[in-house]
Amino acid sequence: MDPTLYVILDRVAARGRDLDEILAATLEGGCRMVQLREKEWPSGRLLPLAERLGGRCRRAGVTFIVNDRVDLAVAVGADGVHLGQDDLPPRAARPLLRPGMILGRSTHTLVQATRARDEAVDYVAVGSMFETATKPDFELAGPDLLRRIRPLTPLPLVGIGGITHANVGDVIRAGADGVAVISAVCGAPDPAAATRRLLAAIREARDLTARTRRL
Ligand code: TZP
Ligand code: MG
Repeated sequence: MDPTLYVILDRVAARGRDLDEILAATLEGGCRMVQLREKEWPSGRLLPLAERLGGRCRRAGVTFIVNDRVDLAVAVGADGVHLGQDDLPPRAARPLLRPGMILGRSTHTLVQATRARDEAVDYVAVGSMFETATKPDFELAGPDLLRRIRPLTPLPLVGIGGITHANVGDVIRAGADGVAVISAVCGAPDPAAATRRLLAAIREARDLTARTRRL
C-alpha cells in the first residue's frame, strides 16, 4: 500500500465522465492507490464497474479499495475496504474480510483517530483538511488535527477533503503519509496532468520536510 496519492473515483464528481478513463489517466500520471466511491448505485449495478476498475488496478499493481461496502469489496477481490464513522465499525467488519485485506477508517476528531488506532485498522483518513463541495456535510478539521494525531500512531495517516496541488504541502508538512483526493483528479480537465502535479507538490513538500528535520 502506497497512500502517497490516493485517488478516489466518484461518478458524481466525475460529472458524466467515464471512470474507466479517469482511472487509466491517473494510473498513467503515477497514482498507486485507488478507491471506488459510489453512494447511490445498488450493489448489483456497481458490481461490473468494481470488477472492471479493480481488474485494471490489479494488472497495474495498484492498490484497489472499495468505499463503504464490505460485501462488494470481498466479492470483487479488492485489496481492501474504506469505512466511515457511520459504516460498520472495524471490529464488525474485520471478521468479514479475507486475511490481509486493508481496512481504512475515516476520522474527524482526535477521539475517533485514537479509537481507530486501537481497532487495528491499516490506515487512518483524517478530514476534512479544507472546505470541500464534494461532501456537503464535511466537518472541518484542518491540517492541525492531523498534526495532533501524528504523534499518537505509527499508522499511515491520509489527509482528505478539499486538497489541491496548491494546499497539499500544508497536509504533508502536518505529518500526513499521503492525501486522498476526489475533485482534484475526477473533476480535472486532464486527470493525468492533475495527478502528476499533485505528486510533484507532495514530493516537494516531503523534501522540504526532510531538509528541515536535518537542520
Ligand atoms: N471525506 C472527508 S472530505 C471528503 C470525504 C469523502 C471529500 C473529499 O473530496 P474532495 O473533492 O477531494 O474535496
Ligand atoms: Mg462510508
